[in-house]
Amino acid sequence: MKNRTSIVLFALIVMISCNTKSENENSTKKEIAPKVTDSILDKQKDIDSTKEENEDIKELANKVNLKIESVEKIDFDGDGTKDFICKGIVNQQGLQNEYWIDSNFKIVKNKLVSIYGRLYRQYINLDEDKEPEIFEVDVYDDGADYVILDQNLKTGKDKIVMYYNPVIIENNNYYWGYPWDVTSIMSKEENGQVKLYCSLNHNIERDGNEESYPKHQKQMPVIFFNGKHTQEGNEKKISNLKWLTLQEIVKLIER
Ligand SMILES: [Ca+2]
Ligand SMILES: [Ca+2]
Repeated sequence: MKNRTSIVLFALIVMISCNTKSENENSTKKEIAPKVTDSILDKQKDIDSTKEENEDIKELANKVNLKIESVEKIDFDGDGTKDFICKGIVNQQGLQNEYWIDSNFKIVKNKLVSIYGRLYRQYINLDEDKEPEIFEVDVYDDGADYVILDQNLKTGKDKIVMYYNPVIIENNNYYWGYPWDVTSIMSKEENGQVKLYCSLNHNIERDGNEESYPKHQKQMPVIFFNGKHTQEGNEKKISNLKWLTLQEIVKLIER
């Protein structure tokens, strides 16, 4: 018994001293692009969306009794099984239903999307509930909104958590994070919490026809991504780069 107590005590001391060491190392770290090895998005990417063959679409359409044009498979509820995002028939206004159907063939979300925009989505779980949050970009000719959405699969309504400026760090330079240039979100897991690499100190001005001043935010944070830039941009002054949870960022920017 005594032996066991001393083993536990020893393990505790080792843990505490390791923790202190890593905190000290962090505080002296320079502001350079970190190497992110454990991105939840990358794990999700392994089961990235796949287009289904016609026969599968027919079978699915029959099961849910809907007219379906295309199917994307992705685990959007985080239970480890792939679900379906199905596009319906386009109406005269250029709008199309997007049916989110879980692996039990229950329609949990029904969104109306425009065929004139191009939708890009990345999935990453950032909080305690198991369903991933969604980084969504809807690109039009005159601009794009970059938002993080929190899903509520009970009500079927997504909530905008915040608008952000996407920036790619490549060779220690900053580039605008166009969705087609981005490969993964810079994220890491620390003490059971997922943190995003971000900055609240920057000189980025948006000039498209997008939401520049969302009413619940006093500023737009920069969220960093890995990727490869295809377009040069203006010099970006960004400082005070740090790792924060989504909740911490929201707290700092809310009006
Ligand atoms: Ca699922
Ligand atoms: Ca979540």
